[in-house]
Amino acid sequence: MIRTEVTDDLISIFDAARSVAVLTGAGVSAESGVPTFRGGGGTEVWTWRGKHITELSSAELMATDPKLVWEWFDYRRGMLTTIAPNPGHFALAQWERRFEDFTLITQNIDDLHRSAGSLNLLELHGNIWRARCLRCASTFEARDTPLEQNPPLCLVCGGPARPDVVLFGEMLPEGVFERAEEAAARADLFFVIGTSAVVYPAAGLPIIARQAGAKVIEVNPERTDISIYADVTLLGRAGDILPQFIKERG
Ligand code: BJW
Repeated sequence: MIRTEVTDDLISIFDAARSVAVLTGAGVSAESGVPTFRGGGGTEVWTWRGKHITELSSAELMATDPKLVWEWFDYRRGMLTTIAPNPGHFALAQWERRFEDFTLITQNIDDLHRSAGSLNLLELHGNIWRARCLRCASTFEARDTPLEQNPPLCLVCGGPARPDVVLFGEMLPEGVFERAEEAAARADLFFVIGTSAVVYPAAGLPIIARQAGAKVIEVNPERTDISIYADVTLLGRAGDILPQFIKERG
């Protein structure tokens, strides 16, 4: 079913839910000015030195040219220092306070959900402000941009570090996807917001939720590969649609 605004029946489903899980993607940050990976909804797409994301954010490039990977992430970190959460991020932080069980699962590494106040957050693809030591595997916050040194050195053992993010062809951090699967399976309402839903295993979560009996609501300006699994696709921008679920009701 396609809708373009939040109707009373959707508000009733939202109000009656006890366990809610939400999967977000790049589209939720688009209204803050963060480019997306594959476009859609009239968004700008990340490009850097003429290369595409699949080349730049790949395990292969990390193995052959880690300095270049850091330069790509340093460029993005610089851009993020000028960017703030938008009404979509803030609405999700408010949603969390309304439900006894609420899990926000994000594919985004930009930290904007946390900046907006979300607490129960699962970051499937890591965080751009964290580094991970290639020698001892310690993770630590690394916020300097431009980088003081490339690669940054581990605060524990002095070894070279890499961005603590999940590149194409890499495994997700241990335990995080399992927790996301559990949240999807116990949800009675599952939202899938601002993602093209082509990258796995994240794109499998709405299907898990649906198979376990949840209602699935998609929010995106365009239909996606996951729309056929959604009970409702709300066609629109996250920053316009998400606050409608919690606006004052007369
Ligand atoms: C708006 C909006 C507005 C715009 N409001 N919405 C099964 C089948 C086939 C392949 C695979 C498979 N399982 C695994 C794979 C391989 C691969 C994969 O999925 N490939 C597919 C592309 C085919 N997966 C992996 O490699 C994963 N690892 C893994 O599975 O490990 C096991 C394994 C290892 C080795 C071999 C095989 C298996 C890891 C995936 C990691 C993804 N990493 C990236 C980069 C992170 C770091 C970085 O940022 O650089 O994560 S890729 C990139 O895509 C990024 C994103 O999180 C991710 C998803 O993108 P997202 O968020 O959906 O963004 P877009 O741009 O695609 O969509 C934006 C949407 O927003 C659009 O729909 C717009 O319409 C919408 N929109 N404005 C609301 N205002």
